[in-house]
Amino acid sequence: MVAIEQNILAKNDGYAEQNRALLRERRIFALNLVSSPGSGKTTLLVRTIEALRSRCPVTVIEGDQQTANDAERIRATGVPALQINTGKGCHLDAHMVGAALREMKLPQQGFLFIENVGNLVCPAAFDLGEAHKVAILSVTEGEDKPLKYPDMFLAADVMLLNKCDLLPYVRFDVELAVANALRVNPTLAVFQVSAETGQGFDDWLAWLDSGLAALALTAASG
Ligand SMILES: Nc1nc2c(ncn2[C@@H]2O[C@H](COP(=O)(O)OP(=O)(O)O)[C@@H](O)[C@H]2O)c(=O)[nH]1
Ligand SMILES: [Mg+2]
Repeated sequence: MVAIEQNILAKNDGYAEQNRALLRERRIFALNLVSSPGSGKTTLLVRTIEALRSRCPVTVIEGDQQTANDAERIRATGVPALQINTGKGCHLDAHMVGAALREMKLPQQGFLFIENVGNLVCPAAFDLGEAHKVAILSVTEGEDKPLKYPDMFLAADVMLLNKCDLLPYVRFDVELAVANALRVNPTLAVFQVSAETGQGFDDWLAWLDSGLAALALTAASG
């Protein structure tokens, strides 16, 4: 079992490096959005795209076991989205993303958002060639999820605590949730947001802009 897992992951990592090289060459800041189903990935993406698209090209890859619903929600904002259906698969892998990148017309500089299959376990192990994994936890899921699914919160560099507009109506201790996440990953950047109201988006968008700017600076310095 261990040997097989190592082989699969090593092969995946090879494809991920190819994706990363292509994205670096194109100066594309790529983010892999991971969470349980329903935490608000697509809603967050739609609002994020609406804020970004007038100043910078945005491209989206959507992963789900079935349907093209999320790609259609993204295309409705006016940006290109390619849907990958994983069938029985519980996560995207770097080979699938590489094929999608070849099929899409990638811009020179911009954002690529990859919405992974909703699942707090499997996507943690698979590097897709992204700059960062962004974990989304919503306030209806319980404060203990970072402790129960530590791999995901350790693999992520950012956590968006979503659905903060619902805090008056649910029993959820924000401080405890953030402390749990930081216990697993002390360097995690945390933003408290609502994809419904836009609360907290200024800080999230500023983080995205600084990531893109840093990438451009690195590329310019060779
Ligand atoms: N109240 C509230 N609902 C949200 C928020 N974000 C997403 N939702 C709702 O949560 C449900 C799942 O959202 P979706 O974006 O499809 O989640 P995904 O499965 O992670 O892509 C939908 O009914 C959304 O309207 C939020 O910030 N606040
Ligand atoms: Mg979705």
